[in-house]
Amino acid sequence: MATPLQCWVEETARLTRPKKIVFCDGSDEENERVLAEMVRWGRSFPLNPQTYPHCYLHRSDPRDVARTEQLTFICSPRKDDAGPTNNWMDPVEARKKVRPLFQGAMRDRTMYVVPYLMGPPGSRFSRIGVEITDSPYVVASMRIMARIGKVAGELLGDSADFVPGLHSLGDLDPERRFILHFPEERLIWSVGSGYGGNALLGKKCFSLRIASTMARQEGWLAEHMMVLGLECPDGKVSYIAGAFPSACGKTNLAMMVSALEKQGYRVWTVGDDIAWLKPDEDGTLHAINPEAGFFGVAPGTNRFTNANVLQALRRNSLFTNVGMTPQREPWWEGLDEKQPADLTDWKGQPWVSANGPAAHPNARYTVPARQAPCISPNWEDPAGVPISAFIFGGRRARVAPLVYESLDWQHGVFIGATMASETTAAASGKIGVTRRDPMAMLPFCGYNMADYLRHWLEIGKRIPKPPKIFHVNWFRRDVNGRFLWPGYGENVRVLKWVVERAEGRGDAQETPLGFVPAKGALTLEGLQIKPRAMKELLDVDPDDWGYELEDTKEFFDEFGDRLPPEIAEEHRKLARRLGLTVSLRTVP
Ligand code: OXD
Ligand code: MN
Repeated sequence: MATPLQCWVEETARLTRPKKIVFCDGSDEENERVLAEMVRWGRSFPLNPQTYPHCYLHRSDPRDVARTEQLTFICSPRKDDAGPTNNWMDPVEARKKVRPLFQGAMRDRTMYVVPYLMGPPGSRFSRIGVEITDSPYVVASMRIMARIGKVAGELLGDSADFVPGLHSLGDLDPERRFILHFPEERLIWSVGSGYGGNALLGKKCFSLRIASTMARQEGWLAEHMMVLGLECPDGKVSYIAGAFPSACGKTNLAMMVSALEKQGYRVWTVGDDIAWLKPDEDGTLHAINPEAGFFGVAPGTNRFTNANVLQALRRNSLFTNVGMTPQREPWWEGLDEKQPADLTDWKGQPWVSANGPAAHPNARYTVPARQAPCISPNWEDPAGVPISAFIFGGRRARVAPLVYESLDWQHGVFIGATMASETTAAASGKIGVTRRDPMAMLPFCGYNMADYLRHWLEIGKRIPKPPKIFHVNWFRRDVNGRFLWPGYGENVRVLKWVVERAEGRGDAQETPLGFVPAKGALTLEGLQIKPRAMKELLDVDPDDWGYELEDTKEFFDEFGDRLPPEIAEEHRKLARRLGLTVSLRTVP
């Protein structure tokens, strides 16, 4: 009898008509064959074998350089279950429309069947996915980002308990590109893109969109969060999980070199993008990083912003859409102060300034997590790590203080629900364009965001020792548009206070928003920062918050009656604490 996997593979082969089928075992020999095939396709090249051994540069189709949210759909039977913040397609319609794009799509290509494990082997958190793809670049990337091959195949055996993900490059025409999620069947279909989150189906598609629906049904959380451990001078490590919208420095935060290392505060990386969290028998919430690698934005990465990742990506790494030096080394804007001569740009042309940057702004590195010098010794602990605190953050030129702590879980969920990030800097003193992004999950929640907030509220009730919830903002600016806080390694000062508060220590002062550090409670030794700047960083401006409450009201109103009343209640309570009168339609 054929296994469920074999049945699906056969059915897919009948549809896509590949030249050949390869079942990936994850071995080194197989990887060499896949890399050779990738190079043969003509868009990938080995880099300098001395300075970047076993590294490759890949140039994607110039029309295919980022996740395409507008072409990403949740195909739940009812539109309401996808909610107002997701694109929705009827599952029957979706199949009818997209199936023809897979028909014969692999005719001249090899079909790779890639079983993979999200999460460490032997963990109750871990889940199996199988990606079928016709792209050797995707296979090579999946090998870095997940645990592929035998480790997953053997665990799966004859079981049907896996998330199937069908991927084909198709013809790469954005007109014929679809990234579909069928939450009922726990199925993914992606066609027309070979890039990142569109094509490495274990990442955003499975570990966030599909996993968030599984998590809701099963009582856990699948979150767009980094996880780090802060080691204190006594050797104790406390773990923090943090959600930040894309392009807010999550990877750099997770991998930071602490500015307080000499004082004994060190940061250990567990994960940089996704966390799966479950209540543990010990009464706390435990987290794993389901991924095995980092898929980070290259431009702006340098020895000041992320020295650890620079060290990690000197071997066994893939670079996508970066520039290249004559020595065949990868290069991107911000890597060093001086731009090397005779660069090749990300499209493979000799670089000239008129053509824009040498690296595409969304150029990426793909690097095995185990190669990072800062990787936590517990990053693959099957039991996960206990989370002491959540931090929610965004890019806010004004409004949000450097750090504040919620009054309780319900208020903390409200803080997560009202997260936002500005698309433009507020140099003129005006508030930039604000994109509301609850828990940084706006593009990644596989179901109605109102139900997602309800799920968060419920989970809190089930954890005897829930993590404390904080909001941070590294991006506050002064009236001249200059950043008030230095960021990067100095952020450890804030993390230190967060951990102290989570442990019931650390002095705080109450504001209408929640608790901010009391005077002297943040360790500022060795930092040139004026007391006036510190005051501004922690300031709560009722005018700004009036605007903010209006904006959140507009956002929440989209969810109508489905919005949990607790969120409306927190909105009303905050308005009252600020002495403002703004209320949600749904307020009873
Ligand atoms: C990512 C993203 O690629 O959040 O991680 O966009
Ligand atoms: Mn992300």
